[in-house]
Amino acid sequence: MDEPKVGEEPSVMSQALSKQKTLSRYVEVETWKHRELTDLQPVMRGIESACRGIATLVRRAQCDEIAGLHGNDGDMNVQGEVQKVMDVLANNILAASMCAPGKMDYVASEEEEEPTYCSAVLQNAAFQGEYAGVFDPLDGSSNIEAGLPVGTIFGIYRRPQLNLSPERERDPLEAIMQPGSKLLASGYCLYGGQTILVLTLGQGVHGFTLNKPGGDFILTQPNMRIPARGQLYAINEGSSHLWEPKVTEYVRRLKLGEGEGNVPHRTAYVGAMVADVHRVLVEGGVYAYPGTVDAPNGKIRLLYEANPMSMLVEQAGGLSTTGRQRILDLKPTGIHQRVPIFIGSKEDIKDLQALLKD
Ligand code: AFP
Repeated sequence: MDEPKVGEEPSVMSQALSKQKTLSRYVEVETWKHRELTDLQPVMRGIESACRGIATLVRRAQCDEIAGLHGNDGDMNVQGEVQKVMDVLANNILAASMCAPGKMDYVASEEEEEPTYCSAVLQNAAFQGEYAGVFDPLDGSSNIEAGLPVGTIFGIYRRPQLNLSPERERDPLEAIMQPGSKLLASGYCLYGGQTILVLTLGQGVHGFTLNKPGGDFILTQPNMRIPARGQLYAINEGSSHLWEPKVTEYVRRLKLGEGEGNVPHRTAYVGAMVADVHRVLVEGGVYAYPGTVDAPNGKIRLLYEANPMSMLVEQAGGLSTTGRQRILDLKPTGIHQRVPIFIGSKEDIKDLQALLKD
């Protein structure tokens, strides 16, 4: 892609700009090429608009005094975590934007106990859409008050067509209770120094950058591939005394670069999965949130965080595992289930798998 250079004639500049590929153009072309994805086009437009809106809110959070807690002392969400005003706003924006195009059956959010049925949002009781969405509207929202990066994570499933006998009732949540390997699309928006939307429709991973507030997402990182080995790891080492001994040993080996072809890894941890996984995707390495003695499944939610991120990272050539099982093969047992996760460069993750097998 030709980038306009500072000082170039405006005509050269506008020619270069007209060659830039936008997210909506990319989705349009991909959904033409893959007919089974055609109806995703309006859904993606909804997500794009939600990310644009949330980016604006994040930028203004301090000035508009919406960086703090929701409710008097902070309401709790279904995870037992204190909600921020921004968690609630981002949740409402995403649910409305995903339902509005009239293609989604329901959306399930990390912030809500039950899924939101789009028939209610569209005020049409008979409405049934063909897709279901999952999302974490504002991942890492504890970063908001300090003005640090946060993100949005999303995934889209098709509602399975089951030949059910008349007496067997359809499980309304069957779409999102499928393993992550059934995701049609997933992605995240990173609200940091720039707003970046990274997307996979199952045909590789592409990164788009918002060119100005309220503007277009421009394809800036086509065909993202995660290096086979990295040089960094992102993990909350404050909990290291609570890890299983083999995880401690794995992190020790990462630091020292022990093992064939391995190099010493430095640590870098933002505390927002979107930001940490984005850096791992770009530079290579490992993001991990292991289980601990007091929380054997860790903190990361399978449906809203682990599965969409695992699809992206696998599409970029990386791996994602609980340590013992591929994340995308897990059959969900509950909509707010948590899982331990190790995700990143293929060779770095294979080292962990080998260590845990011994
Ligand atoms: P919040 O969205 O509740 O801030 O949690 C974010 C998150 O699930 C994930 O994005 C981070 O990697 C992880 O929690 C950070 O948790 P710790 O503060 O325990 O390291």
